[in-house]
Amino acid sequence: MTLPSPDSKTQLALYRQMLLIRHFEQKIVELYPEQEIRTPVHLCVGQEAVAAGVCAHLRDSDTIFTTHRNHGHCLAKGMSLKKMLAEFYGKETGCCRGKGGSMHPCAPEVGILGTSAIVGGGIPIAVGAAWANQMRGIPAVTVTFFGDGATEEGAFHESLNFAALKKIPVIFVCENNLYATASAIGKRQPAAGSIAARAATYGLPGKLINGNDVIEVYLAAGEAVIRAKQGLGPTLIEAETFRWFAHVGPVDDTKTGHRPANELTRWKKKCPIQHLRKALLSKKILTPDDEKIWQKKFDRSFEEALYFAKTSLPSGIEQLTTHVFA
Ligand SMILES: Cc1ncc(C[n+]2csc(CCOP(=O)(O)OP(=O)(O)O)c2C)c(N)n1
Ligand SMILES: [Mg+2]
Repeated sequence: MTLPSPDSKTQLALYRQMLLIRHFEQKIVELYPEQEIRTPVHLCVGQEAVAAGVCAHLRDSDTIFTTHRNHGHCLAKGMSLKKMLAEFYGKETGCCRGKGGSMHPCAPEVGILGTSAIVGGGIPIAVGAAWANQMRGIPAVTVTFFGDGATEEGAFHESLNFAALKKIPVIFVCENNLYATASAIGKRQPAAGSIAARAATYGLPGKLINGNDVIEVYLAAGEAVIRAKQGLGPTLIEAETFRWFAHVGPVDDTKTGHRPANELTRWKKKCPIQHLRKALLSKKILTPDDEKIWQKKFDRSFEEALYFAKTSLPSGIEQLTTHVFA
């Protein structure tokens, strides 16, 4: 199945979505040194195309399960900026009443049912949620986003096997950013070839794509969504990409010797936003005026959300025993 290239309107929407995610992340980078944000932050700068390209196909009734590196996925899935920022600031108006921080967002109204920061932890939960939809006859699709590190967990393999066996409407999206914390993939997975190739072992399609090309992501995800909704079962997508900041926090880890600086420089040249921008400008689908208008809108909504977050009440001690398993 080969889908046609997205039309101009869709390409523009994908571009805008990536810009919005980058804008959010840059604001977090600016605000973090104030030390008012009460949570670690795992930034996704450089990886925006995966979130934008996949979530463009999803409706509120479709569900996603993401990881510690979730800001892009949550924004692209339609999470409220106010609830998201309030959560970062540990406020009772946050999406988890200030108890989850940035790593455990939950927004059932837009299909974010819960997030696990246990590496690989969200994958079987996503399969379970998708299986429940299948059994209830609900025509929804579930996406589980995870990193390359998660493919070394048993849960990844068990989930692929079970989902393929039961033709569960789930899409496994691996954001292979070549590192799990400071550990390079080449030193951890030397023998088995690509992550996508492992899908064949379990009897589902696996596709390795350029995760910095939002159109390629959009097309691969579109095919996987159609397959899932037609009852044909799961797909594994491996999207190769790269994070620009350190594993956690607005820090440059090339200075700490974790990743070589020239590797980051090479990947910055493959920026997913600049890549599409050039194409859209040359085809006159995008004008610099569009960008200025959007930036102003992003600034305004961010400022409003930040005001909401900063002026909300902190999560009180009484919250410790509510909405938790005891
Ligand atoms: C089961 C488990 N082991 C270890 C950790 C600590 N940890 C948090 S993130 C991470 C690396 C994850 O790498 P990857 O899956 O590639 O995602 P990325 O951070 O690159 O997006 C580790 C080891 C954890 N949270 N859960
Ligand atoms: Mg990784």
